Amino acid sequence: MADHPRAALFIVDVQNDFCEGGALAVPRGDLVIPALNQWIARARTHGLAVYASRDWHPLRTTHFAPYGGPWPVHCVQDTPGAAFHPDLQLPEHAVVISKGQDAEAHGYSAFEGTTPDGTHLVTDLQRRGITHLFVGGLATDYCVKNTVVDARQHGLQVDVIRDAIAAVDVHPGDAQEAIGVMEHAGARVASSAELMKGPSRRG
Ligand code: VGL
Repeated sequence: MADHPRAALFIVDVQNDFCEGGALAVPRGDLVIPALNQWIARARTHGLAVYASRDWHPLRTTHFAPYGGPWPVHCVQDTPGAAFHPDLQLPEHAVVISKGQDAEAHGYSAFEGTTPDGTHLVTDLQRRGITHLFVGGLATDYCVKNTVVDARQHGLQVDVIRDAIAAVDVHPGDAQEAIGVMEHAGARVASSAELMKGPSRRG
């Protein structure tokens, strides 16, 4: 990571509702937390920015099954389910990106989200000169995938931390397909061990 001075760690939706016991628990979702905490510690050592996105839905949204959507009610604004998982050691200066507030949009991608002062994610990244993201979090086949594809569309270099993501896998194979989509978009998907070794082979 020392080779990526304009990189940031980007943690997608590690919220109670996506973890064990939550309203939309991602199988093995909690297992991403120790790996992410290691990345947070490394980000601190190397002085990298840390972003954390969160699903931040209104109570009524077409994203939810009672209003015609595909998902159980989850991550409703200001509820315990929407809070970041307590084991995630987010630094105080982490930039929180809220998304999904629109009652008629899914808000899967963090690039649909904003900082607490309403700045769009891409604008905030540009202001800080960040050109490279290390991405982990939940869930591989929805918010991670959409965030990564949008990051590539905005021209960012993206490394996806394979051991720091977990999938909903509504249909078996969704996780693998999502990894293919991210790679096809130009992201590198690799383990923490590989990524911490140094710069990508992609050059
Ligand atoms: C997500 C399903 C529904 C996610 C959000 O964070 O990946 N998945 N809403």
